[in-house]
Amino acid sequence: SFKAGEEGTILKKFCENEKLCFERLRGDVLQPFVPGYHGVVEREGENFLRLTDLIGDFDGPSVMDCKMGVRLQHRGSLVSLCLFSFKMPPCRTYLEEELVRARERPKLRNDMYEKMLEVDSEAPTPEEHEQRAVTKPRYMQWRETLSSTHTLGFRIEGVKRPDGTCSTDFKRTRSKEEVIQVFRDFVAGNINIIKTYLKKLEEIRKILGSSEFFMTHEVIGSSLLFIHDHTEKAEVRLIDFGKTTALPEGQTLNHQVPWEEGNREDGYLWGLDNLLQLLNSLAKE
Ligand code: 4IP
Ligand code: ADP
Ligand code: MN
Repeated sequence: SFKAGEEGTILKKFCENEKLCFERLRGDVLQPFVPGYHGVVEREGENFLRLTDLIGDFDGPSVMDCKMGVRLQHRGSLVSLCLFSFKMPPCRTYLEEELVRARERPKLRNDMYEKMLEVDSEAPTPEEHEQRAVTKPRYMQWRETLSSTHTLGFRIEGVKRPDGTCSTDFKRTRSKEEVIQVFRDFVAGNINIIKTYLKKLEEIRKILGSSEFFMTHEVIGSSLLFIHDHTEKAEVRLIDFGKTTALPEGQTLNHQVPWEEGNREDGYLWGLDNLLQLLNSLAKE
């Protein structure tokens, strides 16, 4: 879903919601910590967001994507169903039937069943094996509990090494020790880089506390992108606002209290504080 753009930019497949986020980030204290946004462009009949290429200034970069927060699975099912019901036109019963059907018989996903099998052939229930499919909420929830999302409030999604090879083999990386080991490998044992990352993360932590954007949005499925190279240059940026949404006027989140159905909390700062703590202990080794 990405294309190379001109002059140090990349093109990301258009998403209206993400565009709105970049527009609202303009002028916010958080703006220096997200990719520069350069508008919408069309290529071969498709729309893209033009974003600053964050790895452009690095010499043989190592890149890590950490998905922040605890609420990754609930939007598709609960929230969009609620939104859907607001739009209910006159033919009410028909739509209600639709809703009930969607709730009782959610779409079965063979691709997610296959992804599950690849990691753990014993994860699907007998019924799921039978139908060779799982529902999306089931898959997302399984991913959360298998990884560190559930216990630490963030998870490692992928790593790209200087030689260009990528790994997304972190689906079962769950304990603090396992996460620390992935970071240790990622910086090839260079603790100076960890210390720079810590400084950047502490700065981000502080800025988030005063960001109007952060206070008034639920940040779902967004990542911190860690980038460094052999010169020990290192940066952290917030990316991926495809599922980040504004709260109703006047409402705010604290991003720290546990999620409960209805409170819309995302656990972002809980995850960030755990990440800080874990990198601090790695830096002291
Ligand atoms: C992916 O699972 C990620 O959770 C995607 O989230 C999600 O996309 C995909 O859902 C799901 O298959 P794996 O990471 O285990 O492969 P993200 O884009 O935040 O990484 P969305 O955004 O659609 O929930 P599907 O329904 O797009 O397949
Ligand atoms: P998706 O919505 O498909 O998950 P993301 O915005 O999370 O897309 O980006 C996916 C990957 O692309 C990231 O993990 C990162 O490696 C790379 N990427 C995203 N944005 C940028 C950027 N501005 N500059 C460089 N690389 C980026
Ligand atoms: Mn992403």
